[in-house]
Amino acid sequence: MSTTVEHAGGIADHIHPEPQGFIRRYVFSLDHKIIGIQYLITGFVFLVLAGLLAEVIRTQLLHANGGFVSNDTYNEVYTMHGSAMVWLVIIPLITGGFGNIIMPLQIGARDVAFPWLNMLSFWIFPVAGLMLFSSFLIGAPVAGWTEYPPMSLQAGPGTSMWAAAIFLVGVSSTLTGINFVVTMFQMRAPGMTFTRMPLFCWAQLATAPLLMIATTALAAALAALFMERQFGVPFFDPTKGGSPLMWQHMFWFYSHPAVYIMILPAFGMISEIIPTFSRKPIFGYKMIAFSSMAIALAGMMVWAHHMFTSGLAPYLQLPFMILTFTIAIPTGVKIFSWVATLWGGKIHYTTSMLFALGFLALFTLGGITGVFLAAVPFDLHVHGTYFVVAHFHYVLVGGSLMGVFAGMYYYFPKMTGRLMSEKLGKWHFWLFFIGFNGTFLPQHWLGMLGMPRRVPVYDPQFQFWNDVSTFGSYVMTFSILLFFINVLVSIRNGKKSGPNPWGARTLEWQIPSPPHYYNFKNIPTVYGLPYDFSQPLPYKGLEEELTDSPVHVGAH
Ligand code: HEM
Ligand SMILES: [Cu+2]
Repeated sequence: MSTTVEHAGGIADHIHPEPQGFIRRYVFSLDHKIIGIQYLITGFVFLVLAGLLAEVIRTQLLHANGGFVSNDTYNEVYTMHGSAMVWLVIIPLITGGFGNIIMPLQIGARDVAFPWLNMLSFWIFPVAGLMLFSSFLIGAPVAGWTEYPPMSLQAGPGTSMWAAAIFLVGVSSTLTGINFVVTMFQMRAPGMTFTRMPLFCWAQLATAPLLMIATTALAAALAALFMERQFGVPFFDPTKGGSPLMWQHMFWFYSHPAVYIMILPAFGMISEIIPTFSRKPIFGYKMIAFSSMAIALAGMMVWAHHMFTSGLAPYLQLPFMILTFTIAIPTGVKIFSWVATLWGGKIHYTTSMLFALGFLALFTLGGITGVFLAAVPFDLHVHGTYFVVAHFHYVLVGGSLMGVFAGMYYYFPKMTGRLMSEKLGKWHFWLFFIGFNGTFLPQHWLGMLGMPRRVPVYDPQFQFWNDVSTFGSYVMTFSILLFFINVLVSIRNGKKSGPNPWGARTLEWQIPSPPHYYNFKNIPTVYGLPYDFSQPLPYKGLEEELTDSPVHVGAH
C-alpha cells in the first residue's frame, strides 16, 4: 500500500529533476549540498586573502617604527581584514556553507524550501566579495570595519564601494535566513518534532532570525551612509544636524548579533562532534537547544556595550552592562553541558575532536574576557586597546574558525566520500593552537598596558610582545597552509570513508557519502532523539539507503 509522505509542514514530498551538464550541476546548481560547497570554497578563498592582510598587519607591527607599509595603507589593510573576515569568511562559511550542506540532511529533507533563492543568495556573495576587494583599486576604506562617521564620510570612494558591497552581502545572508527558517518549519521529516531536531539545526534556527532582522538594521545604516556620501543627505554629519552616534547605534544593533551569527552555528557543530567522539548522549539536549534561542534573543538587546566610551547617556550604561552579563548564563549552560558530555566518555581524539576541545578551551577564555569588557569600569580602561582585539579573536578565531575546522574534518567525508589525513590534521591542530595563543594571548596584557589598536607604529616598550605575537601568527598561518594542502590532497587521494566513518547517529550519516542529489531514497520517519548510543537508531524507512534500489518520491 503506498502512502503519501508529507513533511512536517504538510508539504508533499517532491524533487527537482536531476541537473544535466557541468554548468547546471556545479555552477548554477539548485542542490543545497553543491551550493553549500560553493560557499565553503568561496569563503576559504577569502580566508586566504583576509589572512594575508592579517600577516601584513603583523609584519608591520614587528617593529615599533613599522616600515613595512605606509600609515594610510595600514588603515586600509586592517579595515579590509576585519570586514572580509566577518562578512566574507566566517558568516558565509558557517551559515551558507555548513548550514546548507548539513541542515536539510539532518531534518530529513530533499533540499531547502526555496532552491532558486538559495542559488541567488550564493551568487550575490562572490560578486559582493569582488566588489569589496576591488575597493583597493580606488582607495579602500580606512575607518576600520566599524566605519564610524565622520571619518567614513571624509574618506575616498572606496568607502562607498565598501558600503555597497556589505549591503549586498547582507541581502545574501538575509535571504539565506528566510530560506533556513521556512525549511526547518516546513520540511522536517515525519516525526521530526522540534525537540527531536539535531542541535546543529537548533543553532541554525536561532541564527536565522538574526540574519533576517539584525541585517536589515545594517542595510538601513549602509544605505544612509551611501546616500550621505554620494548625495549629501545629512544622516551622520554633526555639522549638518546629523548624528555620528546614530551610526554607532545602527551599526552595533547589527554587529553585536552578528557575533552570535558567527558563533551559534559553531556551537551547533561542537554539539554534534562532542557526543560522537565521547560515545555518550549529549548532556542537557533541551537546555542546549533553548540556550541557543536565549542567546539569540538576549544578543539583540546588548549592542550599546560597544559604546560605553562614546558619550552614551550614563544611565544607559548600567542596563546594557547587566543585560550583557546575563548572556553568560545560557553560554555557560552550553559549556557545562559539553563538559558533562565528555565526563566519563570514551574519548576518540580525532582531529575534528581536537578542534572541538580546542574550541571549548579558547572560546571559554574569550567568553570570560567578554564578561570583563561588559563591566563599564573595566571597559573604560581597555576600550580601543589590544585587550579588545585579543578578546574578539579568542571568540572569532579560537571559537568560530576552530569550529569551522572541526566541521571540515568531521563533514569532509560526507561531502566527498573520502577522509582527510589525520596525521596532517594533528599537525594543523597543534601548530594552530600554539600559534593562535602565541598571537593573541600577549595582546591581552599589551592592551592592559595601554597599547591602542589600529596603530601602524607604537611605543617601543611594547616591541617584545608584539614580536611574540607576530611570530605566533606566522606559525598559525603555516598551520592553515597545512590544512589547505590536506583538503586538496584528500579530495583525490584520501582514504575512502564509507557512509559513516565516525559511527555518528544523525540522519546525514545514515545515507551514502557523498549523498545522492535527492538525499533520501525514502523520506524517513523519526521516532526519537539521535544521540543515545545505547539505543537503536530512531528512524524508519532508511533500509534501502545504502543499496542500489531506485528513489521513491512521495510514497513508501
Ligand atoms: C587568522 C589569523 C588572524 C590574525 C593574525 C589576525 C590579526 C589581527 C590584528 C593584529 C588586528 C588588529 C589590527 C589593528 O588594530 O591595528 C586584527 C583586527 C581585526 N580582526 Fe583579525 N586576525 C586574524 C583572524 C581574524 C578572524 C578569523 C576574524 C573573524 C571575524 C578577524 C576579525 C578581525 C576584526 C573585526 C578586526 C578589527 C579591524 C578593525 O580594527 O577595524 N580576524 N586582526
Ligand atoms: Cu558586543
